[in-house]
Amino acid sequence: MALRLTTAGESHGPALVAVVEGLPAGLVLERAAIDEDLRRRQQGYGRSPRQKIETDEVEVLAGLRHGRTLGTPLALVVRNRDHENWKWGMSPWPPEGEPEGKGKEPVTLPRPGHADLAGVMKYGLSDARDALERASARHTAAIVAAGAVAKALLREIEIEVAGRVATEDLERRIDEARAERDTVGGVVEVVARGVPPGLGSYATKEDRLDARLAASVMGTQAVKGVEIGAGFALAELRGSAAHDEIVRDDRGYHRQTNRAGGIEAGMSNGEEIVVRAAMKPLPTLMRPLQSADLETGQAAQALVERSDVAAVEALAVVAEACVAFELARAARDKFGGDALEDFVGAHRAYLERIPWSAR
Ligand code: EPS
Repeated sequence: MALRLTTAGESHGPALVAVVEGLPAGLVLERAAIDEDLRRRQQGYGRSPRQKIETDEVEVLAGLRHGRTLGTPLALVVRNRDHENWKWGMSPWPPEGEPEGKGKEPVTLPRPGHADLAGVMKYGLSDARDALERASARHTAAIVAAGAVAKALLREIEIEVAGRVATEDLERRIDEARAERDTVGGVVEVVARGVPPGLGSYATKEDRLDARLAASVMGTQAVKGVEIGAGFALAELRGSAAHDEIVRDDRGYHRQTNRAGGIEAGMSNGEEIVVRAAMKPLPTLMRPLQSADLETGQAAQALVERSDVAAVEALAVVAEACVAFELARAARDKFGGDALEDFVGAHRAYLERIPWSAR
C-alpha cells in the first residue's frame, strides 16, 4: 500500500493532526524519538516567543498498539498550547460569551510575502486570519511528527537522513536583523545515506524521486528554491565536468564524485542523496512594508504581530522530515509488504540481487 500523509490544523487552533496511511504492521515507534524531533524543530536561534509557550509532544489516537504499528492509518496529534489564549478567536464552533483573548479583531492589513492577500481573494474571506492560520509554518510540527515515523521505517532498511543549516554566520545575521527589526532567511541541506539504487522511477514524472523530494521540500512554508546535488551550478559546467564517473570495486558500482546528488533519471543511484533548500526572509516584519487596508483600500502598513526573526534551523529539521517521508514512500513503493518483515525481507533480497553495497 502506498505511503500517504494527510495533515490538518491551524496555528492557533486546538491542535495539528497528521494521518499516515500505508505503514507496514509491526514497526516499533518510540515516543521519545518523535518528541525529540519535535523539540529539535522548536530550537534554533531567532525563533519567536511562541516557542516558549509550546512544548510540542506527540499524541497517538489510532494505528498503534503497545508501541507497534497495526498496519492501519496512524493518527498523530500535536496540541497547540497557545490555543488557550485564542479560545474565543479560534473556536471551531461559534464562540459563546463575550469576545476575549487573541484573534478577536479581523486581520485586514495583508503582509507582503504571506498568504494574507491572495488567500482572502481566493476564498472570499473578510478576515485574513482565516487564511494565515493554516498557511502558518506552525503546520511543520505535523510534518516533523510524520517524518519521525518515516525515519523509524527507513532505519529498518539502514537509511539515515539528516538535515543541517548550510548558511554561514547565521547567528550574526540574525542578531543584525533583529537589531534592525528585520528578518532573514538561509539555506539548509539534507543528506540521506544508505539509499540503494533504484528508488523512484523514470517511468512517469510523478514517480521521479527528485520531483517528489523537490515538491515536498518546496511545499514547506518560506521555501523558494530547491536543488539536488550541484543543482543550479550544473548549468555552468561542461558535461565532462558535470557527470559522476562510474567505478566498479568490491562494493559493486559506485561514483567518485556526487554532483548528481544521488539521483539520476528520477532514481536514486546509490550515492548519498543531497537536497538543498533556500528559505526566504520571513514575511512578518516588526518594521512593516507598505500594504493596503482590505476594508478601506487605503494605503497602510502591513500587519505587525509576534513572529520569528528566522526559522532556518527549524527548516533543517522540517526538510529532513520531508526527505525522510518521500524516501520512505519510495521505499514502500519498491519493497511493499504488509508486515514489517516482508518489507525488510524484500529490501534484503534486492540487495542480494544488485551489485551494490552501502559505504
Ligand atoms: C508563523 C508565525 C509565528 C511562528 C510560527 C509561524 O507564530 P505566532 O504568530 O504564533 O508567533 O512562531 O511558527 C510556529 C508557531 C511554530 O511552531 O513553528 C507564521 O506566520 O508562519
